Amino acid sequence: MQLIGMLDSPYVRRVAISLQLLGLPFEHRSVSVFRGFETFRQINPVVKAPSLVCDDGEVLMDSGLILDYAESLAAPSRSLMPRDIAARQHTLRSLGLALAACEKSVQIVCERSVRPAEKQRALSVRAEGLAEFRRAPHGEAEYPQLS
Ligand SMILES: N[C@@H](CCC(=O)N[C@@H](CS)C(=O)NCC(=O)O)C(=O)O
Repeated sequence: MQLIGMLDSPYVRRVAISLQLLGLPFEHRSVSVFRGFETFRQINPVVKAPSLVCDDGEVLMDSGLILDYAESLAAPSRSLMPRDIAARQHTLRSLGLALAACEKSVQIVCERSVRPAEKQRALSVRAEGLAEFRRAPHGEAEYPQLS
């Protein structure tokens, strides 16, 4: 298997770390969706990182779907998801929060790199949801690393 994408992407990192924890061997190719657009397009015409080239050549994309496949490959000996329903529910909640943080962070980085400062008002709106969560008593207690 080949994991395609730069490790500055939280989604690519998520997949790389999970594949390692699941004990699944893979080759990592650091191809940028921006600077390596043409190379990436030849691997996956959708140009989405992370992409996973499976051993039969089929290309998967989206970290959640790639990890769904990885979980199936690693089963039954390893899994990163709890089977207990209450623990699974809480893990899914944590994952949703982490993915929202990833999405907002990527949007903010992209906005900052392409838009003039006076047109970046949307950034504060995007960041506000996470800040609001962190201010809530449960958010601060459970996820002090969010800012
Ligand atoms: N929901 C996707 C998000 C992946 C994503 O947004 N990847 C960015 C890089 S961080 C990307 O490929 N951007 C290029 C584009 O969408 O054209 C996932 O979980 O994999």
